[in-house]
Amino acid sequence: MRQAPANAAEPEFASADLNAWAKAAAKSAPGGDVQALNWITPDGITVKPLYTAQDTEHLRHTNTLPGFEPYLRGPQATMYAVRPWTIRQYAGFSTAEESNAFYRKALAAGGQGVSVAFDLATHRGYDSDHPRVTGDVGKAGVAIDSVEDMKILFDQIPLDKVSVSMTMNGAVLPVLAGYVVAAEEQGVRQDQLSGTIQNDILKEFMVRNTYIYPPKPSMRIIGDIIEYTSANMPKFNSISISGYHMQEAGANQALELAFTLADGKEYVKTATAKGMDVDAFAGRLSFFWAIGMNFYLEIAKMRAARLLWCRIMKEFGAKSPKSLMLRTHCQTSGWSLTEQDPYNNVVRTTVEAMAAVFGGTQSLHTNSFDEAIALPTEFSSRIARNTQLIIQEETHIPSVIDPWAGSYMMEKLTQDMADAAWAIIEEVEAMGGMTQAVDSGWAKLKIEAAAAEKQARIDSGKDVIVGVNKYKLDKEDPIDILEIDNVKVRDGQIERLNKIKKERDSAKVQQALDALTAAAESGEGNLLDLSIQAVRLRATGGEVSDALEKVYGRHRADTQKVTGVYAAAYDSAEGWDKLKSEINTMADQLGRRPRVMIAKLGQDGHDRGAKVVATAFADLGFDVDMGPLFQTPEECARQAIENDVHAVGVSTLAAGHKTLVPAIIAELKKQGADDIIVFVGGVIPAQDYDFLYEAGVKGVYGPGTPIPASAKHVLEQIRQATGI
Ligand code: MLC
Ligand code: 5AD
Repeated sequence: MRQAPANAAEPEFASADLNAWAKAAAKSAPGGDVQALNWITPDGITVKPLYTAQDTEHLRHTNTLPGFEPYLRGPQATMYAVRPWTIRQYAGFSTAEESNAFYRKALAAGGQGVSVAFDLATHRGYDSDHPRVTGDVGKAGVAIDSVEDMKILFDQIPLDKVSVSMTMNGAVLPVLAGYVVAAEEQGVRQDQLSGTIQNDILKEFMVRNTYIYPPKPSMRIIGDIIEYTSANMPKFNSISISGYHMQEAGANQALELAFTLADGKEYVKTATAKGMDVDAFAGRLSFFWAIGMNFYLEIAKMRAARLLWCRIMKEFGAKSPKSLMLRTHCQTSGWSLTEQDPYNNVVRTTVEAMAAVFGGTQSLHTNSFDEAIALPTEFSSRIARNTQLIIQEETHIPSVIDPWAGSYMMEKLTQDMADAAWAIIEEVEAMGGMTQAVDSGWAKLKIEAAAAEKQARIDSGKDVIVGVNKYKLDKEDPIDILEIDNVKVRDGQIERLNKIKKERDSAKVQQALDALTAAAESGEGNLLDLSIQAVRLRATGGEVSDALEKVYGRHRADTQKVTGVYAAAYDSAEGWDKLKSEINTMADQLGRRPRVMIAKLGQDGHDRGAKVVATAFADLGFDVDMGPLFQTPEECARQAIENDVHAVGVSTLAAGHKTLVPAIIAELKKQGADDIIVFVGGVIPAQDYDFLYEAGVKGVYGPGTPIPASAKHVLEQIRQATGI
């Protein structure tokens, strides 16, 4: 390139001399050591205080363009300069009526797509009248039992125009079928439907836990859905391959990226094994990232993801540009938000949203500031949505495509992130692929170890969280939260279920369900096609799920836990050692170690907290039993008694606590064990603490409670209960 002509008015500057810089920097660096300024991320990537042209000169990806291979700079040539990302706010609560009203209001106020959150009963294939789900109906999302509910959910939302995302994995067949039939009865053809179904079962076995069937039949379902949608619903994204929940469960960015792309490879293999041409379906595979507070690395992750996916798809022989480009949804991190000083969460979410946008997302959900306490209210949802509208319409950030390109730092971190993830992908491949890595429990344990490490860094003050472990408020003001009367929701659902069952042609429904069972048995036929036929006749979600469960059974996960990880990362030894010795003393007095059972009740599968607490308590010297997921209070009480525990700790994150916690206390009493104390941790609004104490709970530990503090309190309660 031609040098700009020397201008007499501009002085000459000395050219960059890195050695001189290093000397200058050493003068102010701690201990005179510039290396000490490096930050080693949880992924093991070194982030330096200074990047220069030297860091990028060998990189191969820097001379690429958006809309062209490898799509690192974005899948579209113009990106947001022509069309900004879709503001797609995930929401759903209680009934179809209430959720429908919420969607319509949100669309009118600037929302650009619908994204349905279902309740946990629906996720796990139970109708609202099933005895296992009394605490869950309508709680963490909307209750959908049949196509009649679906029709209400999408009433006056034109499904040929508005794209709909449905976060459904376990009960994916009846839910997708319900959406197709609801559209059909709205007069919308299948080929007009645009949207996305999450349909990503591998990460469910690892982290999200709303599976129904074991891995193998679950993968068949996915193959059938890809086959059906690619033939009949060409505008519909058949899967949203999700790293989000891995990061929420504790994974660092490289793990999230690697495991998600490796999951993607499994789905491609599943579909091609059915004889499909890769370009017939790969253009409708979509991705989903969590965006946390690790700003630079999140942007690098998203750029690296597109680079690596293009490489992977070329290895599969894909030719179509649509197959080679990675398109993604993002959601800001729920885990990063705090119960303490909750308006700080607006700021956190803004920073995260900016990272998602700089990373080139196609669609985005910004969390509400009351995340760590309850489901969003109308007010908190509005602020969350407006966060995106402000970035889109006030800042001019969307005017420039991939604006971080050419930053020495960002280009180098993009490569570092790609390299770190690729190494993990190769490790997974060596194991035989992601299905094996998931099956063996290896992948889950990797994530759980990262979560325990992170918690220990926070509890020992190494990682700062404003308002939680630094700059704490003396007094927290309560905020208004959304309350759901789930008894009312459940009664309403049961009434509608009974009505449907009375009015339909039950013999025909049974035939359709038998056809599903037969197809599950024989391996023939397309399960989505058959589900649509059954749902059209008003088979319920629970019935469709049961028809397959007859053949496939229900998956039961084993409950391994990591050990030693929390202790190793907790580096403020003083309080720790004291607590350990107190536990040892108690063990001597009791003649055995104090024993606690960490329990998950109902359909709430969020087990990060439970696992981390179990690990940390065990590292401290408690005997720890981990209850399986999805226990009923009765089953939990039985296990607690059989194992002769001193205390049961219920971890609750899906708002079932007001039903399930009194139920476990009553069960313990009924089974003659009211000497076993009960404590509760998780997402519990301050407004509910008194209710729980009155029900007999001995300790409530909200988000942000350092584990040594809750452990000390539990120990104290056991001491009182045992009279030592
Ligand atoms: C976009 N388009 C452009 C363009 N930008 N065309 C020309 N120039 C540009 N600059 C076109 C696209 O090609 C596409 O058309 C159309 O516009 C829509 O754009 P898009 O980028 O595909 O956006 P969208 O339709 O919103 O799809 C985004 C997606 C999709 C591909 C990521 O899968 C999606 O919406 N995912 C959302 C998933 C989600 O919300 N999940 C919630 C999970 S919550 P065409 O014709 O090419 O399609 C959760 C929490 C829990 O999971 O419970 O655990
Ligand atoms: N409505 C809105 N957001 C929800 N989330 C979960 N359920 C709902 C719901 N019903 C969000 C939260 C959570 C993440 C998994 O999804 O942000 O952390």
